[in-house]
Amino acid sequence: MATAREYLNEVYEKVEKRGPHQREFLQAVKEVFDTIEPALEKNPQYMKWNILERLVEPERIITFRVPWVDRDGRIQVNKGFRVQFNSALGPYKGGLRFHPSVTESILKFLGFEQTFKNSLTGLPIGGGKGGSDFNPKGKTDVEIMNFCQSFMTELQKYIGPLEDIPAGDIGVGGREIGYLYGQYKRLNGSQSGVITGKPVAMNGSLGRTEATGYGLVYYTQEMLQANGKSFAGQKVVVSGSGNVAIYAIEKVHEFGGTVIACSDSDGYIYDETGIDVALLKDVKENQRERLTAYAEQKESAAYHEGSVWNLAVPYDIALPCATQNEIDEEQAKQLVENHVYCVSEGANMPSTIEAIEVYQANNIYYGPAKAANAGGVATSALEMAQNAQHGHWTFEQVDEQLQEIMKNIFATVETTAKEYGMDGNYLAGVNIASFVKVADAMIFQGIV
Ligand code: NDP
Ligand code: 2IT
Repeated sequence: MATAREYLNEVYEKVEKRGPHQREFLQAVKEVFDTIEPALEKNPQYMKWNILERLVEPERIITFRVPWVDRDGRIQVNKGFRVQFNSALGPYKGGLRFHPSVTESILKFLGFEQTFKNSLTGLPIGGGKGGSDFNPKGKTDVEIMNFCQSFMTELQKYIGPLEDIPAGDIGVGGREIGYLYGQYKRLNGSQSGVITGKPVAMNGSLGRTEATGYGLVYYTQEMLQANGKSFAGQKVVVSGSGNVAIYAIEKVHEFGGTVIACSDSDGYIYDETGIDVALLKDVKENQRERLTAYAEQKESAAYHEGSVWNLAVPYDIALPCATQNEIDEEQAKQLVENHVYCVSEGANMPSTIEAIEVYQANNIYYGPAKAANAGGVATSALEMAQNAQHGHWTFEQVDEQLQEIMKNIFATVETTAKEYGMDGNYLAGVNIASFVKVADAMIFQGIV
């Protein structure tokens, strides 16, 4: 029989052969495979049941055409996708991303990671992800609505409150979820909780908007406290200025830290006095403007073009909350030079494998995305629970549960790392704890 390492290499080679150009998906698989060898050694039944080869193949990928009419009456066509990755732990659950960079590889990496993340929440949800290469930037509200209605006309055939429950991600916020939900309801005559992240007036959950950013800071605070530190008095840099970034910044400030910079895909604002969250929300959520507009409205802020991770000033904690592979090896080395001692991920896979190696070589406290940003999907599962019981919880009730969930995730990660003889290796703790739960559930269900 093959050793655990031989088995891992053999399955990885098959994945590579099947999709040599799926760079992001291969990266996500490699990162997991690099850390789970001890779990296979301890549980040889995973090899006997060929769990890995089944785990890396999505149960289903649906692709469809999305035709829609723009403001000039021209017919536009985008690609639509839903990757139903793994349903061992529950119905497929995961967001929709609208961004021109969306490809099957990106959605497969996101669906793969979602499966593990959802396992860590301890809630009954499987993994999925979807979206489109549609670019919402610069579109009118009517164009966004036309697109969302066409996208849902196709997607509604494949989803359902007990089958597959989408939510938001990059480019999909409250406005888009509203249009998508409206069209689902129109086509199905159903008010069911088939989407999460719904506006509160439409059976959404209080606290869902804040959940990913707040959850990231709760998780990171747990990790800091386990190492005798906390956010109080710390200088923090957050990348992005969307849903996750805004509420991460808000919670860091509540915990006594100061966020000195945040970014968008063109550049970043640097403000030694701390990002003004009220102004940031107004610029991004109401004005739907770029960060240059923030700098124009705030004297202490300076706008710079380029990546915020090239910033060369001393600070303590980095919270990447924009997109995949936003921190490469060179930028990770810059973080070390800046005396950053903690990196915790709001975005999915924001650090390249080489960047993670730099964190580990320099003993940086590392919060991997699958654990650190799980607060969003966990609160989505709380929204599903409220929808199923036709009730509403208060903001405090939801927030309390979110804090409890993030605490439990960190405790599981810490204990698992110790149990496998890798005390303090949070990446191994995350990957092993989440993998074992999914693998066991797959074995119970036979060869499916
Ligand atoms: P938003 O669309 O609200 O914001 C995205 C932010 O990231 C924007 O500031 C955007 O800048 C920036 N960004 C996007 N793409 C790029 C890029 N290619 N290069 C540089 N900057 C980029 O999305 P969210 O805040 O919801 O999502 C942010 C990250 O968090 C994503 O990785 C997402 O998968 C992850 N996540 C989201 C959850 C959620 O509940 N929403 C839950 C868990 C993880 P610009 O405006 O210039 O495009
Ligand atoms: O990456 C993620 O976890 C999300 N975009 C949220 C998914 C969800 O179903 O709430």
